[in-house]
Amino acid sequence: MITFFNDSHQAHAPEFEFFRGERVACFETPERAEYVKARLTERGHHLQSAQVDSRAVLGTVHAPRYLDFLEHAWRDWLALAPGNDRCQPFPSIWPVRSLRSDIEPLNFIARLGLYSMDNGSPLSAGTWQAAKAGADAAASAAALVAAGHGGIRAAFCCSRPPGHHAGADFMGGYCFLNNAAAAAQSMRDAGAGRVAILDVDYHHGNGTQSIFYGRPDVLCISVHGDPLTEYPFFLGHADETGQGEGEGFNLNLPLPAGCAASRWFEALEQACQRICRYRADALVVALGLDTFAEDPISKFALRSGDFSRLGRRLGALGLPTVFVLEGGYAAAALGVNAVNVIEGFEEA
Ligand code: OKP
Ligand code: ZN
Repeated sequence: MITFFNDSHQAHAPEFEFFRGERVACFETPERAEYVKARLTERGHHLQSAQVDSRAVLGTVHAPRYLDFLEHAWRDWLALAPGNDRCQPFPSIWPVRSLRSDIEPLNFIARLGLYSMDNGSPLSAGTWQAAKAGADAAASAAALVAAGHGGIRAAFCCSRPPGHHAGADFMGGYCFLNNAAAAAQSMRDAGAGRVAILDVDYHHGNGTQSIFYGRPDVLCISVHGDPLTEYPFFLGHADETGQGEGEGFNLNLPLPAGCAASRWFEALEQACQRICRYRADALVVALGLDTFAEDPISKFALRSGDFSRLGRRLGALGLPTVFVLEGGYAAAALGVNAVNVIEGFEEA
């Protein structure tokens, strides 16, 4: 297992987000990745940094005008008013049904709304640099694993911010660049005919689903809290099966908030069987660890030992695999839980 880590994740460090109308400290913090790094090191994993520039693959999974906006967003925000370096921008208007999204306004907050699905994705100085480094790791991991040189079977990208809520042209849910999509597309580009993405984060991976919804060459599967009650609310239902050429290549397995771990593993089994039947050549795992029982914003019931079981089941698929870190907000437990997945995978 090759493991990727880059210190530039620390450059993404917004101070607060909104929760029930109040400003609260961000859940998605730099210490999350540092806990994972510490545990990886303790368990003898050697951390490497990305060698591949993801710009080309990002240009295929994201819209160019969104990438332009994101790359320069902090500069544009600073240019708006003196003192903005100590403030965080948030959108306050969105182009919902009947409003136009084809013309980008000049106003910064309006542009931020155009490219956001919620007000829950705070920006800071260094957001682009951190997100880009995460995408570089995903592209690097995919290139290494797809080539399979030296018997490399799998890679884990310890990166933040996460990516699975980010769509082709929007940020959302702490996510800016879709690392899982970048990894899957990179594996396609490296010759894998069929790639499966399995998203095990507590929250539905709406961005990843939407990017590949019309495509049969990337199978998207997500096991998550039912969007009737859980974020992202507006996507992730069982009747979303793909469209056009992609019909039958999207599988959502929503589960009720509060359900037992045994129920979660039944859904995982269904997902794994679909991946086998698809005859996937490669696998990308959107590894959210917020299914943990102690997670502060989620309602599943996995314990640390269950992450070893998850890893073993994924390892038994026998596929070249790239893991990208998504959510997980019980920060101090993330190291053990992430490494349990990796070591379970290696055991299988
Ligand atoms: C991102 B990932 C708490 C509200 C929750 C949205 C959750 C985003 C989860 N202030 N905000 O899928 O773990
Ligand atoms: Zn999540």
